[in-house]
Amino acid sequence: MSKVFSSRPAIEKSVAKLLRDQPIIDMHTHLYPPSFGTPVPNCGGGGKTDRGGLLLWGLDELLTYHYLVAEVFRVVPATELAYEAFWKMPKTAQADHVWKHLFVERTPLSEACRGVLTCLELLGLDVDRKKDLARLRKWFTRQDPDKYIDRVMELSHVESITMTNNVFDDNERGRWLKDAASLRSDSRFKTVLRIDPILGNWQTAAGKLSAWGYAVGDGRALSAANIEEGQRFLHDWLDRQQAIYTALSIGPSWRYPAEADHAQAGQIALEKMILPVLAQRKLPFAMMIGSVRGVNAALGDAGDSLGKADVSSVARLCVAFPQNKFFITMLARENQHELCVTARKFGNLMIFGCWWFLNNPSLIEEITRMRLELLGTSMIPQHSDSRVLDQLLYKWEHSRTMIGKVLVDKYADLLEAEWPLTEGDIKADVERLFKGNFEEFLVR
Ligand code: RAT
Ligand code: ZN
Repeated sequence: MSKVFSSRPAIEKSVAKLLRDQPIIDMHTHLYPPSFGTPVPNCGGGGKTDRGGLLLWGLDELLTYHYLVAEVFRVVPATELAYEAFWKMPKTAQADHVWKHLFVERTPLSEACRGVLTCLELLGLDVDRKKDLARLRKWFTRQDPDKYIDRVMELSHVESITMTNNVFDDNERGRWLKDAASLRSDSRFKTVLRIDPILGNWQTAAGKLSAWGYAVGDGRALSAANIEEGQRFLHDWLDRQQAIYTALSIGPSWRYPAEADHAQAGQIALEKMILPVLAQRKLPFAMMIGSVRGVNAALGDAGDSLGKADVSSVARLCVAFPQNKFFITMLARENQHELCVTARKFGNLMIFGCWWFLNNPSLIEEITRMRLELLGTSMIPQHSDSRVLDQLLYKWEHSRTMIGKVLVDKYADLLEAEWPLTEGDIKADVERLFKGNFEEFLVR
């Protein structure tokens, strides 16, 4: 039996150690194993363009992460460097541009800038006073991607990486049709079937499904036969990918039940195709709600934004589909409190992560504190959403620090109340938050 804590410094020490030792399941990333290929070197691209292979890693990818692209266009606006001209530049030139304007000519204070520096530091690379990018780059060219994945996972304590496998991305879909077995054979990575247009734009989805040989109709009405075909599509792809859950992101105007006429068919697809298939297979449905795509489309992925969503729609979904399990995250800070309260009402609703624009230390602290106060440890505090392998290093390091800070405060409150808190208690909590809750929800 571990001994009972009697002071805050002892708690601090123990939380820091246990967090460091805790393996993490990262439940949502955009990372891939080497079998998905690496991009054509230095072909530029970016935005929403396809650059070939899907595994992104290394310094130039870190520097051209879409969060940093958005930031560099604030200081060198499109009137000085046109969007198209930036996208046509080779990758290294894009990275040089970002480095010069955000790291050399300005202090890299933003979270996305700081993230690059944390990655370098954790890899043991120091930035000299000359801020010499070429020297740092050289180190990365010597890495072997496959071994480098192991190294990054070890340093970030990530034990399992969950992918986003978008069946509506032609590049990725082609790879799955060619050799699914090798794509799913890397035990470090788990698959997730991503299906945004089925709910967000059923007309587009239906057009594609029809072209792929599933008779789902013209995207307006859905007959019983169409629904059966839609279900067949989902079963085929869940089998092909052996996905551990199904996911989509959707805009803030999504409502359940649907209000807009154009959303009616998507709702039928949700009720009659997606949810029955997932209930039958006992797989969760992850909904990431609140993204507004292409607010400035010329910026590519960097041009997406957010809006306040409707939490009561999530509650109605949980009531209507008690046999389904929902992973829910929302993008607007304004939604977080209502979402926490809603999660208190439903055992089939698991809230997760501080998504995208919320993945900043100040907001992680605020949201984690609120979640612990309203839900205890029955939630998943974070996912990384990494697009570049190396980002696992900084995203988890920064999140771990903030989550640890909140935990220490909460344990200190228990000490005040003379609760006999032990190291074993903290260990169990940390295990639940970073791994156990996710695993249990999958098999529930
Ligand atoms: O976090 C991001 O990088 C976003 O661009 C999106 O990928 C978002 O997380 C999503 O999965 O839709
Ligand atoms: Zn994502």
